[in-house]
Amino acid sequence: MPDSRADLSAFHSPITSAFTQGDQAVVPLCREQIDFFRENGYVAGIRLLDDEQVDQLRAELDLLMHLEDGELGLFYEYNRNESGDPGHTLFHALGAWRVSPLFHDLLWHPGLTMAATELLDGPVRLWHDQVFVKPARHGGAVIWHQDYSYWTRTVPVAHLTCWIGLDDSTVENGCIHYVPKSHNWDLLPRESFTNEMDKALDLLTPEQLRDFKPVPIELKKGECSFHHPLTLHGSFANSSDRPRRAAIVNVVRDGVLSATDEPLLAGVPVVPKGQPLGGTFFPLLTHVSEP
Ligand SMILES: O=C(O)CCC(=O)C(=O)O
Ligand SMILES: [Fe+2]
Repeated sequence: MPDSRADLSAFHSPITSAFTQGDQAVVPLCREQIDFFRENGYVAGIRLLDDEQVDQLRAELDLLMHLEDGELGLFYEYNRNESGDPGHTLFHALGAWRVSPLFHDLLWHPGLTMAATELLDGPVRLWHDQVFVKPARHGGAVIWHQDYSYWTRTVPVAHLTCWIGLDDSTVENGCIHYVPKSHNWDLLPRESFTNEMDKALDLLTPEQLRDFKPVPIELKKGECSFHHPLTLHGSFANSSDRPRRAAIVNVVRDGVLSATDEPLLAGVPVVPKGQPLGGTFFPLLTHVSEP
């Protein structure tokens, strides 16, 4: 772990070789995967990390989860339990890339940036990162939501989420579930965090309820899925005896604008309304070769 005063957001390229070596494949998505994403609003089962890289990220995540209150200044959000229920724990933090060399370098993982660039049809920038941890036996749920309901301060809708498993995720330990084709729905209102998964279903129209057929996305550790910012998704509590940890990278297509004169994330300078995301906190991730 680097000096807690070092802010890794100053570095706009990898600072270790953790994800540029190893036996993870860096292959473009195939036409079928891209077509599946366009039709269903997600694509899953893409291997990004080998076992050693997963182990390294797990070890670093463990350190991040045990920081003292005085060491959290660089995080945009840091919530030891976001489940809204003291009986269930959902650790959730945004901004690990500024603190941890490995979570920093994960953003530039060549397989991730290549796939994101294909799915968004253009160069991508960091919006923010996230980590979600559901501990064994009492891990909390993530209620049904569309990511863009948290992101309306950026326009237009040209965002993408990459969800990377740091454990095998299964129905038993609370894997993510996607509602196929829900990326074609309008933006739904957003529910506050709770451990009652189905609360958010009150927001659906009768027609949406008819089409609400969530699919569990079981992934091996080191595999990822991508989802559209309007795809409805959520994950149930973890009462199994295995944790369910995930690293998430949220990106935007280069050119996405700020829609507010407030800071887009806690503690970052204002990107004035109408200006594109850029600068220190929103680095370009796609490698664009010099002309
Ligand atoms: O990890 C989870 O269960 C939820 C993750 C999520 O909502 C997301 O990646 O957008
Ligand atoms: Fe989400």
